[in-house]
Amino acid sequence: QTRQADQNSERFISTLTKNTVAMILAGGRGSRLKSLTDWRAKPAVQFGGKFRIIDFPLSNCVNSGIRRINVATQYKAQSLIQHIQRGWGFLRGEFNEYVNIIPAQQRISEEWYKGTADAVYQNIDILREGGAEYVLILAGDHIYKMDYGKMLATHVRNNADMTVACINVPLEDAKGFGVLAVDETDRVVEFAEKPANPKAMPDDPTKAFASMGIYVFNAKFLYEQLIRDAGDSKSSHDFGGDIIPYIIKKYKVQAHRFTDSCVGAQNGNYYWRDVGTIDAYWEANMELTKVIPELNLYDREWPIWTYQEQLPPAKFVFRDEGRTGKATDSLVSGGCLISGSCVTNSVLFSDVRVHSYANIDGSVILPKATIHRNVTLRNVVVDRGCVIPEGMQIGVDLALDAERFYVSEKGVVLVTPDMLGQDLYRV
Ligand code: ADQ
Ligand code: ADP
Repeated sequence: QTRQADQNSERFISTLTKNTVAMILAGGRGSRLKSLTDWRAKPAVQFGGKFRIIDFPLSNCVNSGIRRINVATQYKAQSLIQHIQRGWGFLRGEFNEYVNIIPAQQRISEEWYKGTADAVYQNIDILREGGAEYVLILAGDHIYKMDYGKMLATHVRNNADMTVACINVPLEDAKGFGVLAVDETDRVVEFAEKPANPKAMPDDPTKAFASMGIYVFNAKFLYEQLIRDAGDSKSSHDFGGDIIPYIIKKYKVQAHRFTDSCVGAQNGNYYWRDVGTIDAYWEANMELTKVIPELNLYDREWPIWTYQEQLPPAKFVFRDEGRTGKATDSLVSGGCLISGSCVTNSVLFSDVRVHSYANIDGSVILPKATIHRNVTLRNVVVDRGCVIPEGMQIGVDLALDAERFYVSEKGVVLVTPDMLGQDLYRV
């Protein structure tokens, strides 16, 4: 009955977000990112010159007014934990706001988390404690801007037990997703997790309707289902694989369209990226260097928060006529020094040093890397702290690069300290 009354109130959405606790699943390795995730979980991977991937769901929560946030970690969590502790301490416990980092403590069973549902189940008491009415479950590894309040409104207006955020994806990519079919009210009537032959949408044979792995549950209903699933010895304890297929038959599962809650969509472009491979990672970073990128990081209405070190401004040094330190169509973060060298179409994270006669094009350079004199980098991802020795050419002869570094399908070269024989503190 409270739900009915709320819907007509101006405070409808803010009441819902206040009554919601979020659980970000940040435990996966993301092995298709190759050596970029040898030492850090995918949500901790740096993105866009200043951020880490986890900053996107975290910022979406805070900007949506959901300020009780749990982050479940598992795989190589050190740099993720460090980042969240340093950067996300600004929420106020006095107002019941927090970002709570949950290490994989094997709290209920002796085992590590089996699947995504198990990761939530093992921490069920932490979620229950605050008595929230709704639980928002998020992946820690997607880049997008979304107002979760609108998804909560879809959930409550449709009187659903669970709501799944959905997006149209090209049919040929649909094998990697949960694929849904809905009725005319957007109630989910079919769900197939990563189907070998995905079904196209009724009105568009080139697209499939896919789950974004973003879920809203009525809290009590979630807890019941997790306990039921935990007792099912045949289950793999996964939301997409087990929970959703089971509940759609018996309960009301609603679809929420991302097009209704995407923030800052331009020209019909609804930005949502899974930067799951080196190619996708490189491309998503490159897109930011376009004159008008699809993802607006400069939006004052929907800021992406992060942790950043106190650093001096980026500096560009003109050495002589042959050596003009400059960067164009590039993002250059604080603490960088570009001296007598030329940077184009690139993303330089904090504290990168580029020395004279270097030529850098189409590259993503993570924090604290040093590029010595006469280096050429073409379509390269340089991991944090790498020192590229004088004169090294990378991205010029891919056959040679394949012997010493990792070369992606599309010819992007990944260079890590390990590949260079440099031993570093890895974060
Ligand atoms: P997947 O993309 O396969 O499918 P999954 O591996 O289940 O995603 O991981 C989802 C999230 O949970 C990721 O953020 C991951 O880091 C995290 N995670 C995975 N295992 C974890 C663990 N043991 N502990 C903590 N966190 C863990 C899902 C859905 C599909 C949907 C896609 C959308 O199952 O239906 O289409 O997401 O990307
Ligand atoms: P290169 O000669 O290969 O271009 P240097 O190491 O000599 O590289 O640096 C070039 C220029 O960058 C310096 O002359 C200086 O102007 C600037 N620079 C280097 N380090 C610093 C620093 N710590 N603070 C400010 N400017 C610096």
